[in-house]
Amino acid sequence: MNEINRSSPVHPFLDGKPKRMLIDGKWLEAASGKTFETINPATGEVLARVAEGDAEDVDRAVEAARRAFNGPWSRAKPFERQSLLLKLADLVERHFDELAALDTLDMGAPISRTRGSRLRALGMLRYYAGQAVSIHGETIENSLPGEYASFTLKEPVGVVGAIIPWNGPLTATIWKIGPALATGCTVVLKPAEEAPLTPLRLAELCQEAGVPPGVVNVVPGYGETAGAALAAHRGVDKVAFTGSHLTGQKIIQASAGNLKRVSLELGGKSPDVVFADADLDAAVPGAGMAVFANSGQICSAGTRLFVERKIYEEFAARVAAYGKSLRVGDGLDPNTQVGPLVSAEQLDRVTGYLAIGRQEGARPLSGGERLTEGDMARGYFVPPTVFADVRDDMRIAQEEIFGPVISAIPFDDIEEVITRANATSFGLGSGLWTRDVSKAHKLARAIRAGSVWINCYQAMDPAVPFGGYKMSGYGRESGKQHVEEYLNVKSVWIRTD
Ligand code: TXE
Repeated sequence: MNEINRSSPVHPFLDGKPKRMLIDGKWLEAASGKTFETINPATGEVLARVAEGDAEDVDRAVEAARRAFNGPWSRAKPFERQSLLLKLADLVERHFDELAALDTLDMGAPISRTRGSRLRALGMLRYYAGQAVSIHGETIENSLPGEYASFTLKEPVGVVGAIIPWNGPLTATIWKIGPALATGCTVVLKPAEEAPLTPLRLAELCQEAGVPPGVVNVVPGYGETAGAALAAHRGVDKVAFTGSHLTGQKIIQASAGNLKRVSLELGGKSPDVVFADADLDAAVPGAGMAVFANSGQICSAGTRLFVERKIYEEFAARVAAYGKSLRVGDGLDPNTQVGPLVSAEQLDRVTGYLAIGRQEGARPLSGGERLTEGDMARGYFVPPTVFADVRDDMRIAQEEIFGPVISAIPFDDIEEVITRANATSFGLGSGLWTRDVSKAHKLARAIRAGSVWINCYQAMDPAVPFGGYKMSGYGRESGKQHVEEYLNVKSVWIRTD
């Protein structure tokens, strides 16, 4: 076991003590007594040891969540749930810089990015607070002979198992806890093993806000143990999962035992289409940051960059130059624009794809190799990479890399690019850059993906739904649809004659 490195930057949450899990309002060690290490990916140093939950801890947490669901929480009025969410939002606002720094330390994203998520994180909590008082059924006219009144009630689905990834721990946690608190569900959250710290700190703030014991439980641990136990647990009514499509498939299988409800936000291989008539000065950084932001570790990254042939060479070269201009480094440095990858495993995966790209005959215009100069050697750094001469059938054009790697592909006309953009098993994000409103409308309808960004990329708002088509999953997060995912519809009939 490595010693916790004292040269790690000071953070109030990193006090050298092992981090415990939150079950039923108490901070507990794992039943097994085991812990695991969480690493700063910029330096390879151990930040903290964390309680390693497994099936036994998941059992305890689900029991607590069930008790809380059956208790006074189920009778909490909408205004009470709203007020809790607003208090939590105020606490997150007060501690925002601390939470952002914890995300940066634990998963590497630049501090400018994690601090920049302030509006989104607070907006989400306050949006769900609004939704808490906006839940309503319908009265429905029926045609039965005799006198019947019919109406619907919206009720919380119950105990939610939330399994989240590491690529944005703060917002991912809020994305699961927010709708649960808005609707009156209870939650057992399993953070990613790569980045468990922010979810644990947020759980402390939930307690401080007055969230009752058992309503929010956090069980850190590995996917194959804690995650699998949660997905299979018969006491869980719904699983809300964000992660890879392969794990998503396992979640569906595991959920079959009690046919629990499942929502899945999975990976992608999103197309970003640049027409020659676009504002190229905007499209170059736009298409670049559609992939280089968060080192490409974004599920909707626009990794298949289709460029109209007459501007292909020039545009690909400009995006490569833009990538080279970005500052790669430790996320804590305020000047860093591209941080490290999250883990040694992710580094292997991404550098593996860089090798595959070269073997397949793609031409690197920038990046292409891990950075190992000086202090970089300690962390998991890959520079912004643009591959030209990519064909649709190459693995780097088909598979999610989850690194800062663009596959630039030429196209000739609109019908052709629609067909090729859709020739993927995924359908999460998509982008297009044009000044021609007809082309924009045509593509917005033709692309089979949950989001289409026109002359922008990755715009997100708590009120606008986000989610996948095809193997990018189902269910929507954000927007009214998100709250519906946490509600059951009950029909009530009253004979009145
Ligand atoms: O994902 P996993 P990993 C993609 C991306 C990345 C790849 C692998 O391509 O390179 O997935 O990343 C938990 N039962 N995305 O391995 O395995 C796990 O502990 C229940 C896209 O991190 O999907 C973690 O909490 N849970 C993505 C969560 O699932 C299990 C974000 C995600 O891990 C489990 C992350 C199991 N059998 C990766 N196995 C996105 N959509 O944003 C693992 N987990």
